[in-house]
Amino acid sequence: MARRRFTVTAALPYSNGRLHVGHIAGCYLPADIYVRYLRSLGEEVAFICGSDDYGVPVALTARKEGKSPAEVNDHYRALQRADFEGLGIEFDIYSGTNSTALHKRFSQEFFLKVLQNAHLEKRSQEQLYDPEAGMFLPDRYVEGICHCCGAPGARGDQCEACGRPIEPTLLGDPRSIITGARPEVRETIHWFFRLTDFQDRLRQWIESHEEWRRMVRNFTRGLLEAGLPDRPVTRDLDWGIPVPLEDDPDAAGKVLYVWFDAPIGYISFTAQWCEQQGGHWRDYERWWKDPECKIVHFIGEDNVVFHALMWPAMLMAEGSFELPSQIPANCFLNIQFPGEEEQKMSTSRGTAIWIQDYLARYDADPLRYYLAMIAPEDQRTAFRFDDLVRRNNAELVATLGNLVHRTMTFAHRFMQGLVPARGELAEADRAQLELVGRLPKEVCEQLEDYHFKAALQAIMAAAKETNRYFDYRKPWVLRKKDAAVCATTINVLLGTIKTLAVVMEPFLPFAAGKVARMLSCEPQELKWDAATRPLPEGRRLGEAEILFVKLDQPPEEPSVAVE
Ligand code: B3M
Ligand code: ZN
Repeated sequence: MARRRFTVTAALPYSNGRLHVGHIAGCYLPADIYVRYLRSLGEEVAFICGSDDYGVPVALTARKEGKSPAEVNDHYRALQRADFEGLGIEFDIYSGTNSTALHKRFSQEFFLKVLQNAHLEKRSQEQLYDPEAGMFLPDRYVEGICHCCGAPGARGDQCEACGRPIEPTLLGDPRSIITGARPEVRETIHWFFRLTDFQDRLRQWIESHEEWRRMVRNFTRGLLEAGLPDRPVTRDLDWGIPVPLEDDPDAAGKVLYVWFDAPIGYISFTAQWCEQQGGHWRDYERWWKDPECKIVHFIGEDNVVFHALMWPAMLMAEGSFELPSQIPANCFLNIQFPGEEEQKMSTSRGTAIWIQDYLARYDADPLRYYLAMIAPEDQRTAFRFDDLVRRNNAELVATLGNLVHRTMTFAHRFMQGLVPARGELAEADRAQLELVGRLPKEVCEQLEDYHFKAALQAIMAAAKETNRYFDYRKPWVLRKKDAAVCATTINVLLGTIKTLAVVMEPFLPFAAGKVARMLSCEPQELKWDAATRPLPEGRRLGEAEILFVKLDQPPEEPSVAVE
């Protein structure tokens, strides 16, 4: 089969804060699992991410921390990079919208092309203005009561409670974030993106994607039914990409809306990566303008409206790019502390577990495992640290780790540290080989459908069954009774462990690496296609290593930072 080609992106985090477990569960971990799986299959993949450096969120943090926005970008981008690296989330490039000249150019050219195609329109608009601060209050500079659902504290760009986009002038009891003042309404000029032009095409396009997750389809359908309003894509701000119309006095002091330039970052970062590889930046076209290449955007629940409506409409308006073929979005991950109700993870309330704090004390794999097992794939779920500890101990340590450990130590003690010969197979051996022989296909089917949790469950079920086979065969008894049958059993067990290493690698890359060393496997033996190929008899095994360590139940909440 010809190699398939994929452009895989994960939402660009604002470079104005550290990452917590909710971010990772939302899109970065599933994206990394998917990419590792594709690479193991031998597909061609570009895995693209970077920070979202412009817009009000960064400007507000800069104001709060008394730094320049660019300093804030650099500071948090470096921390985010370290978090991803520590978790084994391996992008091909982790750039930033303010860290490459290509991005500015791509964004400005995109804007001009959409303008040329008559999908942008200059209009005068009423906007909230803070008379004390002497500035307009776009997006998160203002908060009030949501005009869609009535929730208080809705920010001027999007309501956190209902996820819908906000029209700031419709907010109830609006307040300036800067001064607390009640804003006035003033006229200003902006470029409006004519989303209405794409209402029908978007509807058809979304209807043609029955395979998308229910949450994505239902949410976008709801918004389409209500009718999409035209939206301004420029802002009266000094932090952003300048509107590229030097001859138009109305464009002075205006920048592109952060949600206009951010998704273009996926493309500009790809171009930057092509250049870094020694190619030409223009090679990005292979990843963005070729219908043979599938574009997959991993995102969290709050980004659905932008990725499934705004961005595709922008791409339609620009006209030369392919549309995404999948937008796997996870729901929010809540958090639950002992004796408390489940609640939203929130940076401002300090109810989050920071990756930096986690990694200072624990290994990455248990967190990857737990987040994949409780993945909020079609509904919100809750993170509980005591549950992570329990599952680590009962599943990773007692099931998977134990299987590998007892097989390896047996092979070292009684098989001279070599892969023993596979003799005649009894029924139990055959059943075990069939079980593990089916596994790669089963996992593959789930992963092709973006069912990460189900894939990992299948792997763990197989590990559990294999422990049963071990117990049933009793190699410690066989050893004295029938050496050949004992050898066959250990051969089957080692082969099983190799298959498990291949299929678990996308989820547990650090543990899979250890197993590979223990089995003295070359990288090509660990490709998906080679998953069930038996290990060569007589191969010398590596040292037995501990895969997972038992964790203690925390006496109190661990690593909860209160900002
Ligand atoms: N930075 C929103 C967020 O971090 C935004 C995502 C951009 S993806 C192009 O939730
Ligand atoms: Zn709302």
